Amino acid sequence: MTVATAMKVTPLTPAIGAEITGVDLSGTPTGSDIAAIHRALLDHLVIVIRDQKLTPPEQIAFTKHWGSLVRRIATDFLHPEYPDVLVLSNRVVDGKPAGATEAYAGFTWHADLTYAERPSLGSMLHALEVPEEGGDTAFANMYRAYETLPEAMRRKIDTLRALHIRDRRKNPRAQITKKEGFVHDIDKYFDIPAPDSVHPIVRTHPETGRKALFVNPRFAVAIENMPDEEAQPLLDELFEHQKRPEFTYRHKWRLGDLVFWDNRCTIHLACGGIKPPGIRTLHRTSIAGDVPF
Ligand SMILES: O=C(O)CCC(=O)C(=O)O
Repeated sequence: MTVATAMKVTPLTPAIGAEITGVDLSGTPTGSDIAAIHRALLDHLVIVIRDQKLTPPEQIAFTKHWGSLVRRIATDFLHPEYPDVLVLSNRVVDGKPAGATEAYAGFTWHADLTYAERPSLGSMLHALEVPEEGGDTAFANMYRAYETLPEAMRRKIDTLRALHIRDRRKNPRAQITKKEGFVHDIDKYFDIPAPDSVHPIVRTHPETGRKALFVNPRFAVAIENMPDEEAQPLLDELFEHQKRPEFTYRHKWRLGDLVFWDNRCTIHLACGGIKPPGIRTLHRTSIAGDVPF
């Protein structure tokens, strides 16, 4: 017997984002629910599935519908029992941070793992604790960013490739200004070596076939075969363009939200500004992706 689903998909802005209600992911979502969620992700790029209460194994099981999970290189803040889950939290326990915070994770616009040969397909954050004010996450549509560039610029960047690196210390656009009370040793994280990667500046989404701008100021630092005097102003122009408000959605977290974004055609930003004594705790899972083309 097939049971009619009550799932409802409602766009959040004209450019990006949709809210999904009427689905419970804690059990075993049906094949048609998964197909509808997948369709919504491809159509809206970021989906906000409301009112979930997922244990780490349930979030992992749901994430696996899209592929294998990728783990963070540094083991700090991985869930002690379920290392496929990264804990993001501004809670401090015995003087130590209980999770990665936006003081250093996510505060520069980025897509996940673009320094890797195979950047992440998509990632999910599930809200377990939310503050009254602050801690929003912003997303921007990189199809729109590409499509709204002047034609001459599109032609120019269509064949270019950019170098993406993980080490923030080598990226002047992604420097950390240490916040008061911030105790975590961030250098330790960047001392773990990771290979850099070169990716097309314009990538073709492997499922939709659409072209998306594929650079971000957190990881892209140079352009292949282009002197810096020319490359840096070009990157600056692209970085400025890609975060235009008309391409973006700013998510204010509600308890139980599961936000799932497509890293192949979006960038995102931790907006910060959690107002004390507000606590934000999110569980994050991320899916392995393909080599961009
Ligand atoms: O903390 C946030 O709001 C965003 C976190 C982030 O950038 C990420 O999970 O990749």
